[in-house]
Amino acid sequence: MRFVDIEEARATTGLRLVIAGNVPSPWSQAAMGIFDLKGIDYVAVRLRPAAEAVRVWTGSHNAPVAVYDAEPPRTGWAEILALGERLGGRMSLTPESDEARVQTFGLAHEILGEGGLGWSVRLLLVHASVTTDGREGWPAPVASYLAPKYGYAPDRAAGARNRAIAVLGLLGRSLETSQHAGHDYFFGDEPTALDIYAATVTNIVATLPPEACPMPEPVRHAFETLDKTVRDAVPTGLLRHRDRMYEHHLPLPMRF
Ligand SMILES: N[C@@H](CCC(=O)N[C@@H](CS)C(=O)NCC(=O)O)C(=O)O
Repeated sequence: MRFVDIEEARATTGLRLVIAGNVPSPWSQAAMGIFDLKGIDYVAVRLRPAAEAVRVWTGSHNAPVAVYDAEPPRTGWAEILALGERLGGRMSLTPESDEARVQTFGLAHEILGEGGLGWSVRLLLVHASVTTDGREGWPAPVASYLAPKYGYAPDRAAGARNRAIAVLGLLGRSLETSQHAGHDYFFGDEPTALDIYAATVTNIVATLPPEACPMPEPVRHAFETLDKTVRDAVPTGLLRHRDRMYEHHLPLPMRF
């Protein structure tokens, strides 16, 4: 993988990923992780400062966007995973059993879907900023940009907090069930896409140290001042799972 500018990305074929820059956004990090684990090469473009050109090129207002050859751009996590599975690479990231596959997509939706864990954390980081004049959560200008775009209202904070805590608990219980059956990952002895989603989202609630996750100081400060009840709700098993994923499968230091 290498970073290129948008002109170079547009002029080439193969796999191009537009990703969120300067922040370990779980959607973008997971999209990269899918192709990294598969060993499929790609070039990456940071959404900023190219956002307007990205919109013209892909029709998308945010990241990630996966563009493969002349095919329509894919922006949703499930479509990006489907593209990865079609391209193949060195491993499949979708479980073979029907039950496990249904569970994978259900849990992935809890993590990355609208209103899911990642979404709720984003709202809480906006809320922290708005209620402290930017001292906690996102810096004030980032919060004012994200608030209308992703549906922030002060009375949505309590729901986002409950939802984030509930999904963290759900992920912890699912991992425990698998670990009781003797497995290291959600569905056996090899990671699937769900393991990537869980690790990348856990990293925004409990961030890896700067050597592993070298983000700008204001971004680290935002994650470290996330609602404490949410930070305290990360099950130990989920932290250990995050560490295992980054130690054995996902590239470090993270790139964004
Ligand atoms: N469409 C994505 C969701 C992507 C998403 O929420 N992206 C945010 C993550 S930080 C983003 O790009 N924010 C920056 C912006 O909106 O400018 C999916 O369903 O997988």
